[in-house]
Amino acid sequence: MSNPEQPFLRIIDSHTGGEPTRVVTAWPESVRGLDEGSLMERRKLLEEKYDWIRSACIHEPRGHEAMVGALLCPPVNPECVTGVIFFNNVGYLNGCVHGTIGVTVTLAHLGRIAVGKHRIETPVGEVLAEWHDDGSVTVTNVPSYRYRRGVSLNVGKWGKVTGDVAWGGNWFFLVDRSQAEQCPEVVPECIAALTEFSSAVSTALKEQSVTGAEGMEIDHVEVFGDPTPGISDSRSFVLCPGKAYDRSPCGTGTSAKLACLFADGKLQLGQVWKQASILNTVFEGRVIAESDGQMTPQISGHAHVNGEAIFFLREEDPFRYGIPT
Ligand code: PYC
Repeated sequence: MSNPEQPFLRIIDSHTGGEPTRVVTAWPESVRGLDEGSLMERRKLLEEKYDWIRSACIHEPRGHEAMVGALLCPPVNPECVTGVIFFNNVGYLNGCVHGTIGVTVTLAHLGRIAVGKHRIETPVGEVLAEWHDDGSVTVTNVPSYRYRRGVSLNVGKWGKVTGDVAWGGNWFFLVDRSQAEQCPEVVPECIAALTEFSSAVSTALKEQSVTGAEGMEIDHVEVFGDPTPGISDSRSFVLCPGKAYDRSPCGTGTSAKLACLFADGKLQLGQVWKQASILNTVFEGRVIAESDGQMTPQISGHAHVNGEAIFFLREEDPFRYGIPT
C-alpha cells in the first residue's frame, strides 16, 4: 500500500492497438485544486503548477516518447463518469481517441463502469464511450471536418507534397502517399524514413504558414498508404507533436480521414472504414451524422490493461520527476 506521507502516483497502464495510455488515478494530498473549476482550468493548473506529474509519468526512466498520460478527476457534469486530462511528452492534448478507449477499459477494470454508454468530460468537451460486452469500445468523437483540400508544400529534398488539412479533435495534415512521389512506403520497415519525411512536412507547414482554422497549429501529420488485403481499407503512419509515431491507427486522425472521405463523397453515412496503423492494428470508423458541413465520427477499437503500479517520488531520486528533455 502507498503511505500517504510518501509522495507517490498511482497509475494503471493499458495499450490501444499498441499505443500506450498511462492513467493516473491518485496523487499526493499536497496537490490541490484538481477537483475544482472547469477541466480547462484544471489543465492549466496542471501545466503551470504540477507539470511534474506529466514528466514523472511520461519521461524516462518510467516512460518513453510514445507514452500518453490521462489524469482522472471528478467531472463538472455529474452525468459524466469521469473527467480526464490527456498529456504526452511535450505537453497537453486537445483530444485523444486511443486514450479514451484506454480510459474506458481502465474504468471497467476498476469496476467503475458496466457494459453500456458513458460520458467522459475533457477540457474541450464531452465524448461518449460505449464499452461493449466483447471488450471493445466505441467512441463518438467531436464533430470533424475538412478545412482545406489539396494544399501543396515544398518539402526540401522530399519535393512537392500535397495534402488536406482536417480537424478530428486535433489538427492533421493528411498526405496520400500515391500523390507524393518521394514519400517512403507506409510499411514498418520505413518507420525511420516516415518519421523523417513527416517531420520535414511538419516543419514546412510552419515555415509556409499553413494552419488549421483561426491560425491553429497543425501538429499531427498523417500519411496514408494502400489497403492491407483482408485487414483494412488503408494503412497509415501518424507523427504526433512530440515526434513519436502513433502505434495505434490514431482515432482523431481516423476522424480527420473520415471527414475528407465524406467530403469527397467516397464514404456514405454509416459505411464502415477500416483504418490500420503502421503496426496493422485496426480501428473501425463510420460517420453517424452530418450537420453544417461537419460530420460526427464514431471510432471502435480494443485496448488491454497491462499493468498497475505505484510510482515513488522520493527526494533522494534525482529522476523522480523524469529525465528532463
Ligand atoms: O488516438 O486520437 C488518438 C491519438 C492522438 C495522439 C495519439 N493518439
